[in-house]
Amino acid sequence: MLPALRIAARRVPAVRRSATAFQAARAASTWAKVPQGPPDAILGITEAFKADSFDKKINLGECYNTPRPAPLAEYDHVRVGAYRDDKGKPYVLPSVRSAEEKVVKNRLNKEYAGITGIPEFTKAAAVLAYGKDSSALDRLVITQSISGTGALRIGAAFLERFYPGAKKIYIPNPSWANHGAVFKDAGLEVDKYRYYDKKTIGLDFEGMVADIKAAPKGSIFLFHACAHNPTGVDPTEAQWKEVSAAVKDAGHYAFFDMAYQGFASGSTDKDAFAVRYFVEQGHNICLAQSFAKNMGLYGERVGAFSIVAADAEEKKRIDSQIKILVRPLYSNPPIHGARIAAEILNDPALNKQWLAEVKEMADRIITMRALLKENLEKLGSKHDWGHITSQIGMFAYTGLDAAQMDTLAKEHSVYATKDGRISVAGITSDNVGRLAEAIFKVKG
Ligand code: PGU
Repeated sequence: MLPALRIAARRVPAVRRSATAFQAARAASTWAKVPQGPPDAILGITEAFKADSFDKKINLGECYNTPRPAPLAEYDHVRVGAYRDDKGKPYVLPSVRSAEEKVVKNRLNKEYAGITGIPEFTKAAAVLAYGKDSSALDRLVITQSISGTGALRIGAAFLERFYPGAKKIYIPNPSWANHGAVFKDAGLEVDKYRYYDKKTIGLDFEGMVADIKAAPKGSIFLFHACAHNPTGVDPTEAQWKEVSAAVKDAGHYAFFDMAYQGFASGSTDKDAFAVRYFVEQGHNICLAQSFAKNMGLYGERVGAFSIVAADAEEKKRIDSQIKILVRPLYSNPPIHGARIAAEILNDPALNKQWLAEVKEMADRIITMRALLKENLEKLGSKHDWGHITSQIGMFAYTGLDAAQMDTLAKEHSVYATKDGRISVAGITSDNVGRLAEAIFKVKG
């Protein structure tokens, strides 16, 4: 201790001295200024769901990020942000089981992949997204990524570093809650364009096109390629054509997020319409792909990020920079899930099986939408529930407001997010009747 401090310490009574020392230690803590963050809104729903003792309670929230307490089995049935079978159980695709067995049987080594991942996987992922005859394939820069979120993050970082215009991205209002956070954390400014119309519970197409036209020339726009999350509202093919023209006229740049290819319509080709049309129209887009939903590989974190370059020479330059960007982030991606996906995409028999399974999942969701609407009508609801079946993908926007969602939880043990979003994947033949009754009682 320095002499001056020793004198000061001697003058302070013993009790006060220990309190002062404690305060000093607290103030000196490296993390003393880290503020408490807000809890995840979705987590709260899961907590309420867990505390409800009603045996017919329904969770249509989204609990993917919730820590899973033991025993896991007790918890599995509430994790409905992911696809569920008609018994409400998590579903591992049979094609994924077979592909995984093949991978294990091959007894491959566990060496690192290259910085951009496993080429057998990325090549096949590119064909799946852009189509086998796409002009983009020869000039495509593609890297494996930590699922769709990681793909978005690499894209955001690349734009932040190299985009020649304003470092600002327009995302739909509303959008997947994590979009804003991913782009902001990568240093981009985030703004919104009109997308959802509360009055029609559908697309605000005019607002969307008007906002695209009004944005400064050369702006970056994020589009959900299909199965918009959280609304389930997608532009029609004719509307996508108008969006493409508006983006082109304004010299904007299109960033596509395709987290649900195949999951919307049941056809991976149909769901890729917007991506392929934009490329045909000469947009050198970038794209985030996820295999979480369409292969059910959620926790394996399999995805890809790609940029359509102007030509082979540009491709080489961009590729070098993607590697420079990824290397200090995580060096190279995990291999197991990508090997599974590569088997499914490259083995013709497995591929055929997988496409049928994707269609089966999409069809179950489409059937549950129809059943929910039918049940509401049978109960005598006078509302137009057409949006439940015209929307597409895993989520449906019911049009119920926050207060009605609250009543749904408190009085009917039906749990979902306050914005009225329900996960259709959590609906089953068994619970759809009760769900319709609950909605009918709350909304009429
Ligand atoms: N983009 C959109 C539009 C998404 O909905 C999701 C997942 C992703 C990207 C990224 O998914 P990856 O798992 O990283 O491939 N949204 C899910 C998952 C839950 C979450 O918040 O991560 C959902 O239920 O909204």
